[in-house]
Amino acid sequence: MTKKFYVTTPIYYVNDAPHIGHAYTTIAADVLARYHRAEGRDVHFLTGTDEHGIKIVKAAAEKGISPRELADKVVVGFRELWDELNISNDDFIRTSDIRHEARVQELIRRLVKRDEIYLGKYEGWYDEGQEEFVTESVASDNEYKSAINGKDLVRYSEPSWFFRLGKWAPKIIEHIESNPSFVQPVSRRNEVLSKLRQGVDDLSISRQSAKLGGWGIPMPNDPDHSVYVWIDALSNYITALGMPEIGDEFDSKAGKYWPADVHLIGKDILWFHAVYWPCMLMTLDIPLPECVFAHGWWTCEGQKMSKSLGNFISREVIAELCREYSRDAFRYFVLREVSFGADGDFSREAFRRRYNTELANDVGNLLSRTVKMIDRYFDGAVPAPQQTDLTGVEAQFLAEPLKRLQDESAGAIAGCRFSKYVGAVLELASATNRYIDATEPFKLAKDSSQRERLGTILYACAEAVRIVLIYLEPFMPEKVADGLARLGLTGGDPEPLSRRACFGRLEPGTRVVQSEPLFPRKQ
Ligand code: ME8
Repeated sequence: MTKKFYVTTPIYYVNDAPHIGHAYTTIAADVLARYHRAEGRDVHFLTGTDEHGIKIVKAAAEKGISPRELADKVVVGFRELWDELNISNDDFIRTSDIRHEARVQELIRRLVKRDEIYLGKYEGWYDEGQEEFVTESVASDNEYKSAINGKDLVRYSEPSWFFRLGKWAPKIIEHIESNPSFVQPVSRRNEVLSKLRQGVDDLSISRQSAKLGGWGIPMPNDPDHSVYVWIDALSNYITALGMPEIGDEFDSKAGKYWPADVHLIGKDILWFHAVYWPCMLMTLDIPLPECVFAHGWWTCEGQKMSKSLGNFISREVIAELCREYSRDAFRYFVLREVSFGADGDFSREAFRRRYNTELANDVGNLLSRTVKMIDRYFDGAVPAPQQTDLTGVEAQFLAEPLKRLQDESAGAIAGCRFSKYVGAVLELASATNRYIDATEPFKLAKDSSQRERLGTILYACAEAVRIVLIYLEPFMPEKVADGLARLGLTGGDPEPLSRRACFGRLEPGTRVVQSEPLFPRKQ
């Protein structure tokens, strides 16, 4: 049976336009989706928008429009950006979709039935930017301001429905402890565990509907209350799959892809995903996701990105960078520049440098010189090697980086170590460039007695660059298709990526095509 792979991004708030933070997670999810599809798995890739909550209500009021109008407008920007970045999501969920609202209500009904929620009173602080309840001690440590955006916390005092979260805390601690890959990276896992060990209060899961101007999902047991936006939002990961079944057309998908293989998120929203979400699932006897991976945050040219500084890498800036360098280069850069999980800085100079050294020089130049030599010395037809497996000098240069790539790439992808994966690909490209420099095929070409040897060398180069391109395909689908076409490979090979990337599959006689540089150098 084909293995499934289910990957999700956070669903993004529609209070504001998309930026690099959103693009980053979504590109990472896209690379995972494309990699697993290329390996022959049945992939489901979900993204979407988070449209309820006080933050959206206030943003809409400031603009003098209704929350729905705001959501309908902003969602277009997200969808367009995903098109611009060649994102291959299989579904796009909006929390205002009827399919979602109806299922969230059903989930709440089930919590009521199991006596997992009760009516109480919430008295305390709220971070409206993060849509997060903040304890007195954290609030006072941060001088009653948001730890994320520095805005004043708001005092709430109102009746609210509570979820018995405290009771589930020992169970989630046990789950995190006994499943080391459940929360990643490990530093964040430790943070979550130590916070959990300090004790967890029950969670307020409703807001008074009137305070939200009626914008939200009504609690089915008490329509004067709306479902807390995070309970509403987290549920998207199952509601989009038709879970729970409620008798509509989406039921048919129910459970096919659940549990998620990975929820990709940013570090600021880990607590919700590592604690609230799994506790809610445990309560409902629904299996937990395999992994929640929290990536770091970008700064821009050494400074925190903020609206007041106006230095957000916005959709417009992303579009401009894609025009200048290609969208594939942008996708590549964000995952290559920073180890996934760590914070990183976006700088135009770093982008230009990495583009020139890694894409233009290491990969692009290797392809150009290989194609050029095959064109010149063998009339454009890939020569037959003396042997198709790697031996002698070929093995000396290429066998080790190739083996490392084959052995380590799947693990790197499984651990979201994108930069390391790319590093291993570049090692093979560099080794091949060194191999050309050492074997000097351009000199051998002058000696007709060396023709077979020349053929063997150029075959090895063509194979190495083909393998380099294949491994880069999930990151740069268009550039790789273009690059492979220059090696005469246009038809889609149905074999899984790891099999296509075995040395010796390239048919001698395949006709290469000379063309402009794949990654033109940038000044
Ligand atoms: O949090 N660098 O939505 P959101 C990297 N709706 N990532 C960044 C970033 C930066 N500078 N700034 C923000 C929400 N992000 C909720 C999610 S999921 C059930 C609900 C990331 O639009 C941030 O870490 O505010 C988060 O993962 C994502 O952008 C979406 O943020």
